[in-house]
Amino acid sequence: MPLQLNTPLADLAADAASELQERYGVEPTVTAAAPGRVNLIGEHIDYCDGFVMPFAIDRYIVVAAAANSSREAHIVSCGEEPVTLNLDKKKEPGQPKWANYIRGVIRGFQDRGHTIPGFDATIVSSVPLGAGLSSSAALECATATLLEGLLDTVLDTKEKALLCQRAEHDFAGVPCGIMDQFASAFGQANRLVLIDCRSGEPELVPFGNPDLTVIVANTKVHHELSDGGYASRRKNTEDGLAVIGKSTWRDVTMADVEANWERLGDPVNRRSRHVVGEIARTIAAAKALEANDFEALGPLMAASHESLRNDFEVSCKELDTMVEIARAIGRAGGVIGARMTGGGFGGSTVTLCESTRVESIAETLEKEYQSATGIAPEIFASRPSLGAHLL
Ligand code: GAF
Repeated sequence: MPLQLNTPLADLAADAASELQERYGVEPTVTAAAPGRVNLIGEHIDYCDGFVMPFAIDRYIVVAAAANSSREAHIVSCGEEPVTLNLDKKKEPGQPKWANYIRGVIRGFQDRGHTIPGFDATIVSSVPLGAGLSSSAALECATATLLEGLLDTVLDTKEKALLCQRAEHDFAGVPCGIMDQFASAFGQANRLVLIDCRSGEPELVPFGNPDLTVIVANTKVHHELSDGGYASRRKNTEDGLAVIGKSTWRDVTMADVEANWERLGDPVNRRSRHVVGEIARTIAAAKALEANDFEALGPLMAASHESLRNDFEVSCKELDTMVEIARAIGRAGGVIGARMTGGGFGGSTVTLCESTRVESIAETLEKEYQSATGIAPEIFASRPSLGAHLL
């Protein structure tokens, strides 16, 4: 059975509650959940004023908590070293590193003038870690939602997502765009979160056709965005825009890139070609979806992957292998399109396919990937799901 089964959200919440009881002897008074995401198209352009088209997946991080009478937060997460955080101090990044996402979100609330009550919390997750599925954004959004519950306040969703993005920048050291936190915060069942990253406005686009399924294939090549590759790509795009001399990538055409090819130099010229091409592909994909023209998505997804591989250089051998296997199955076998998803350097692919063929496609992906790489992948089907919420 190659398709991995999902743990229902209610079971995750029950696990978090029983761990809270076991560790701290209390019942949860607040439980928050936030999902990971996949991106259908629009990669590495959220920090270039582009459009992106992610959706929240039905894989969640759940935090169960109860207020305590101290000025400390005691937190246990998925077998990680437990942490104690002094809530009277403005939070700064520290050790253990996994807790920096939580410190960063607490700091965002502190900077808004909130006094966070002491609490005990346990965290459980069904979002695979280091799989390019935004477990970090899920942890940030789940923490922010938990704090809303503990403080009995509700932030504007966009403000909450931006607070979480700031935590990622300042506490995890990743200069990410807005895609992951927006997808985790704004996600809805049967909706893509189409984001215009210039205006910062998300639009919830219907994507509930039961005949279509998205298969997520985790290559198990660990993806790490804090090691410099992500930041250097972002810098390349900033340099490219400066050489071209426009104030936003939205005003740059492919002719501008070509006219400046030599001045841009390698690799900035290829990075620039990716940005302009990917913005155009994402706009075309949004139009195709609106017209229910799913067949048009396949070539756009393929071109996106090629560009990420050759021009943006964020793919890897294993991602390429998974995408090639999906492509070889082709339309005849029920595959509409496939590409890497997320930041890259490892992580996962998305394969858009006919729902009736999901089992056989998953089986082929698993078997052929394992025989080509020697790695057993993790493969599951996912559909657009509800974003961060209190349970
Ligand atoms: C990572 C980042 F966090 C996002 O902001 C986005 O740039 C993505 O990589 C690439 O599209 O997930």
